[in-house]
Amino acid sequence: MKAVVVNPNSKANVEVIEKELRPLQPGEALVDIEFCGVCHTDLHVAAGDFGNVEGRTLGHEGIGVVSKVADDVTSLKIGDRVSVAWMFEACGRCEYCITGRETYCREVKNAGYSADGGMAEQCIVTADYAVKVPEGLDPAQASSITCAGVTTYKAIKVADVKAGEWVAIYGCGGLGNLAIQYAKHVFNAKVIAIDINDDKLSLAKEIGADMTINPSTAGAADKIIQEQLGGAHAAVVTAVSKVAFNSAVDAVRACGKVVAVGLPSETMDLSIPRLVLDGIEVIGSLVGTRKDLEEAFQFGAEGKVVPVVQTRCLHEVQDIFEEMEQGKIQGRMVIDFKQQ
Ligand code: 8ID
Ligand code: ZN
Repeated sequence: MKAVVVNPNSKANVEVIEKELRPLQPGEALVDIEFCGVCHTDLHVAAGDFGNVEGRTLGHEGIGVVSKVADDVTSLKIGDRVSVAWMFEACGRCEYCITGRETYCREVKNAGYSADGGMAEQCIVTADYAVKVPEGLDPAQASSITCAGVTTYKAIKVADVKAGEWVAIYGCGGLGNLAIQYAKHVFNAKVIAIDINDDKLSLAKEIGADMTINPSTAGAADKIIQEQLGGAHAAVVTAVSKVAFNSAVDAVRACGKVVAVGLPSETMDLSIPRLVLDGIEVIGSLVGTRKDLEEAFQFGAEGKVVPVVQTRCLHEVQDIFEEMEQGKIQGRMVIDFKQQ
C-alpha cells in the first residue's frame, strides 16, 4: 500500500512509498483510509522538530472504514467509519487516563509520530481508541475535525469562555477556521480573528468572526483589542509564531486565560508582574480526549461547524506541505485516497 513517510532528504521532508503492513495483533483493527488532512503538526514532525522519526507514516487526521478486526475486538466491527487521531492509544490506567486527561498519559502513542498514522491507504489502529464518525458527517470534513476541530473545541473549553464574552483567535489557518466556528456557533462567544494574511481574515469573516485584525498592516492586535474592548476574556493561539503568543498575553483583560495551541520551536516572553498583578493564566492544551472528539464530531454532524476543506490527490502531498509552510492554504487540504 502507498504511505506518506518522513524522509529528511526528500522534498518537504516527505515522500510517498510502498509499505507492507504487519498482521493485526489482539485489540487492533485495520482501517481502509478514505481521507487524511494535512496538519501543520505533520510539518513539525517531518522537519524533526520533536525528534528524528525518519520512515514513520505521517497523518493524524485520518478517516476510513474498518475492513478487518482482531478476534478479541468488540468496540468496532467491519464497515464502521472511524478516525485516526493524534490521540492514538494510552495506557488506560494512570492518573491522567482515569481522570479525563488521557492525552497527557506518559505512555501515550500519537498517530503519525510515535505510531504509524493515517496518511496511507491503510492503517492499523488500537480499536478502543478509534472514535466512530457519526452518520451525516461528510468524511472529508470529519478528517479536519479529527485534529483541527477537536483541538480547538477543547482549547475553547479550557479557555472557559462564556456566552457573549470576547475570545481572540490568533492564527486563522486549518485550526483557526474551526476555532472561530466552535467559539461562535457552539460556545456563543464573540470572536476576534487575528492573522497576518488578509485572505485568512476574509474567510474568518465569512465563517462568523465579529472582528478581524491583521497586525502586519493594522498594528499590534493587543493594543487594538485593549483600546476597543478593554481586553479579550480569553485568547487561543494557533499561530506558529512567538510574536502571536506574546501579543495574546497582552490582549487579554485581568484574569484572562491564554490557551497555547500552536507549536513553534521558540520561547515566549512572559512579564511576571503582568502575570501576577493581572492574574493572567497561560495554559497549554493538547488535542482532545476520545470524548472531546465524539462531541466535536457531533457538532459537525449537526452543521454547527462546517470545516473548510479542499480534497487533493496523494501525489500532491509534497506540494501541500510546501504551500502550508508558505501560508498559502485556506482551511485544510485533505488527501483523498480514492482520487488518483
Ligand atoms: O494539540 C495541539 N496543541 C495542536 C494540534 C494541532 C496542531 C497543535 N497544533 C499546532 C501545529 O503544530 C501548528 O504549530 O498548531 C499550529 C497551527 O496548525 P495549523 O492550523 O494546522 O497551521 P496552519 O494551517 O499553517 O495555520 C497557521 C496560521 O497561523 C498564521 C498563518 O497565517 C496561518 O493562517 N500565523 C502565523 I504562521 N504567524 C502569525 C502571527 N504572527 C499568524 N497569525 C497571526 N499572527
Ligand atoms: Zn494536527
